[in-house]
Amino acid sequence: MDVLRALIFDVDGTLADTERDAHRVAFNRAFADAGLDWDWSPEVYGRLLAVAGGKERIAAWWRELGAPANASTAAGTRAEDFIARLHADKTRHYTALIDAGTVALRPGVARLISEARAQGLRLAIATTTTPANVLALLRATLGEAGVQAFDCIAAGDMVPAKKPAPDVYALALARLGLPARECLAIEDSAIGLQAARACGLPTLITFSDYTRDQDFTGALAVADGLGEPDAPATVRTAQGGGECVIDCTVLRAWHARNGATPLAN
Ligand code: XBP
Ligand code: MG
Repeated sequence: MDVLRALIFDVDGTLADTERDAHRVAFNRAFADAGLDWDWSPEVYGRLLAVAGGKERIAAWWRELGAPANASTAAGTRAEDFIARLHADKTRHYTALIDAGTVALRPGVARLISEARAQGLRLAIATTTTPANVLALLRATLGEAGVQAFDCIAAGDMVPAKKPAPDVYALALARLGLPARECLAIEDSAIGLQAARACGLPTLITFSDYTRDQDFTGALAVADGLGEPDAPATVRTAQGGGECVIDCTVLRAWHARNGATPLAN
């Protein structure tokens, strides 16, 4: 039986509910700065989350409005450069929102990170978001020790293809120097699950409001969060459902079942 040696965390939706009140707001502020009349409502943004990555999401929106991907703006700027500048401004707005303490970690995240470290598990991040955003979130919520807790941060454009492509998980595994079967991924979305599973990673889903109805076939377990002792998570595995606080003991037990019992949606 494989020993569990590392946890690999997704960021947006998993460590914290960043999408609606931070990423979305930051995109809209950047659009306003650029003089665009685009304004993504929470509902529109939920649909756009099917496209991972901020630059890719803006490009998809642009295409939806009818402009070809290689379009030029009225000022003659190439679309790619225009989007890159817009996205840099969005990152500035996002990190400012995070620095101001707008977003807290999801319940149980700080508990699990500290327990895992105390038990010698290694920690990594695998996310499509920009590296500066990850550092800002970890610093704002856990301080510098939170950044140091992670052996590696695989993020954003460090890889050629974003989730659901497996690239960012492959990078995290390479940096950890561990085989997938000795790790466990924690994700909130179907595209994140696909990326992790494509690398052979056993994966726990802690779904978020935006992802609760997605297809999580193949996950080790699906939960509404990690839970805390005074508010346990509601959990579903191939063995059945129930309530529990997801800690390292629970994760080790689920990890030991890897491969035996895939969960159907
Ligand atoms: C979720 C995402 C990210 C953010 C935007 O990432 O799709 O793209 O919404 O971040 P994950 P950027 O769940 O993998 O953490 O604008 O910095 O790309
Ligand atoms: Mg996510």
